[in-house]
Amino acid sequence: SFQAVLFDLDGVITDTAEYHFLAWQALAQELGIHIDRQFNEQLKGVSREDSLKRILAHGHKTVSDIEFMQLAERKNANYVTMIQKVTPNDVYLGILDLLKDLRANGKKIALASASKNGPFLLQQMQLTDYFDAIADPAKVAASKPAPDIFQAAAQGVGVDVHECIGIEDAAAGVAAIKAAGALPIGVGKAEDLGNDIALVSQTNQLTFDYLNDVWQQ
Ligand code: B16
Ligand code: MG
Repeated sequence: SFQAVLFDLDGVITDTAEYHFLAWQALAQELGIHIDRQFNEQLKGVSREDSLKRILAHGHKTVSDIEFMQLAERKNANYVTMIQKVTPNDVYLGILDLLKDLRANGKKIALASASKNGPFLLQQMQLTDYFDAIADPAKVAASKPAPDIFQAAAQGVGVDVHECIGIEDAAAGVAAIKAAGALPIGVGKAEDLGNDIALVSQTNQLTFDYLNDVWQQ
């Protein structure tokens, strides 16, 4: 059976994907660029810098290196303000039970989030103690869809990545899990994540039994 589960954070453990969207939308609006939820699908799981590059390209805008840095910082400051109000009540349905069941069954748990705010968010949700490792996105060479963060997460818990399940809500993240050689489970729609992987529409479907079923298929 699988030995570890590598969790994405934003959009899998809690609804911070929505805060990322709101913070990017506010920044884009200042720049006179319109982004909608459809466009936002391309930003999910993508690093802060790469997200800003895509937004600027979408709006046919170029900025100086200094302005680029300032814009990325401004988005993050706004996002960090938003996530101060995240509490244990914001953990998606079924996730806490899954973490408990994984631990009870001796499975390792790792975070494979692209977010530099991941450790803070786990604290806000009082989930830090469930995690055996948190891969550091600042230390990986390439961000999702590259496999690096999932490889680092597997390494962090000392498990061969082929013995791991990865859970993602973003197309870039699913591609990263596949490239790493772990087994993907998607949270979302086939039109966004593809129809070639196991998909759930709600996180409460992510039970320990379900993970075992997917692994045995
Ligand atoms: P930060 P995940 C990703 O987290 C988000 O999906 C993405 O929208 C965000 O740009 C990225 O983290 C970087 O986050 O600006 O907080 O470092 O989905 O990989 O958990
Ligand atoms: Mg995500």
